Amino acid sequence: MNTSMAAAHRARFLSAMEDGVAVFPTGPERVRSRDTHYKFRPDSDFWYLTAFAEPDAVAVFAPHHDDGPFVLFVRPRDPEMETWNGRRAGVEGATAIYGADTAYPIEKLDELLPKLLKGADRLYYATGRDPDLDRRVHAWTAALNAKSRDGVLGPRTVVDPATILHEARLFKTPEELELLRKAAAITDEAHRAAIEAVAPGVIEYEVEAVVDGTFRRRGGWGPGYTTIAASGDNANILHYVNNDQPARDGDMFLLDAGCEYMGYTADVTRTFPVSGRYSPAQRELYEVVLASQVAAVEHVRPGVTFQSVHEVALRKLVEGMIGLELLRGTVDENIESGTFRKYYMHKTSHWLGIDVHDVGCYHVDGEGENGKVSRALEPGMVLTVEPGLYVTAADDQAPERLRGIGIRIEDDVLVTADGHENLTAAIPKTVADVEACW
Ligand SMILES: [Mn+2]
Repeated sequence: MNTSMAAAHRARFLSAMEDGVAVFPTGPERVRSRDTHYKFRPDSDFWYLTAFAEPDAVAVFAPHHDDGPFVLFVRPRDPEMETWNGRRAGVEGATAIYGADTAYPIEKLDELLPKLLKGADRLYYATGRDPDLDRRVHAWTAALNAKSRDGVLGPRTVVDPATILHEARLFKTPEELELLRKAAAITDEAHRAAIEAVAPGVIEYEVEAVVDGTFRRRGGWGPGYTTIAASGDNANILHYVNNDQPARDGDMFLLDAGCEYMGYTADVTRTFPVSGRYSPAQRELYEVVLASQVAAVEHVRPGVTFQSVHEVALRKLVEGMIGLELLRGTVDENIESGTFRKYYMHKTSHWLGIDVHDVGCYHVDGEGENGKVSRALEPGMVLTVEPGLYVTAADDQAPERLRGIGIRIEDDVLVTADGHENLTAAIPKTVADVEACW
């Protein structure tokens, strides 16, 4: 994100919100322990609309107000605080650099917000994320509406800004795609470095360090989610993040890691052999997941539903599981009864963008369950495609040769006008390409 991208995002949001006022907070610094803090990462909606990366700020969109449309409340300049904790843009920078029409110190929020809300018929604000701010928003609107006999009116309706904003975030602009491509390129480099680093005896965290180090070295913010570096049976724990066991000769290594670049994250999984060669059993299982993943990626195009991507992947996986004697019966029987969930318990895709599990509705109104149907894909959407198969070491029902193998293969796929573009296609994926890395 940069300031000109954020300006375009704001213009789009402002034209969609019409009248009304919108309030978007970013987060505060969070205590890690005692007097240390987690590294700050801005709220995604706030970041999308402002490109402002400091904590303790609130963006207000008030198109009807003299201060508006874009008002930014920020931490004021403070030479002593800045000496200790870093530079601040201050109210001067909020207007000069970040394009606010008006800026105020964050301390003025309670005093000035009622003025900005006055006369607006509706308030766009996401409740339930910050109880303290929820309470203050309620107090501001209640105070205004208490003066209704004097002709003063505050917003009577609170609208979740997601209805507008998350729809916008779902469709990536060419500038946003540039950032996702950059995140993908760094992620490619990191996954190759991981293959280079892995060997029998190497501890999972050493691979994690190579990956996360590559992200930072190349200018990324770091991993967009905690890197999963799982060897052997650990790959069967879907969100394994302990990353503290040695990789063993003959095991596979599942790496689920994506670089966050300027706020946009990749999300990529590869599963490669610790010693450079897939064993026959590993290869059998791997080819099933790969065939499923490739079929599902190939299926992505405008007009097909989000759910159908999962269905394509699942059908291929179940066919493979029957072939491997993990399941018995027909493909349809197993899909109908859900027996596959023992080995494939998650869904195949999610939206991707500023958040790894990005915003945007997966269902739209239609003649389905609860009046909803799976949404059709459209150009500009980005989704992951990530089938897997997980056979735990403890599974005494599974053929012995397959036990202790967990595989997931994940790419990031852009829906284009005439099909799709796999943004992470360069990262080695076929058995031949992966083995050629050694
Ligand atoms: Mn994912």
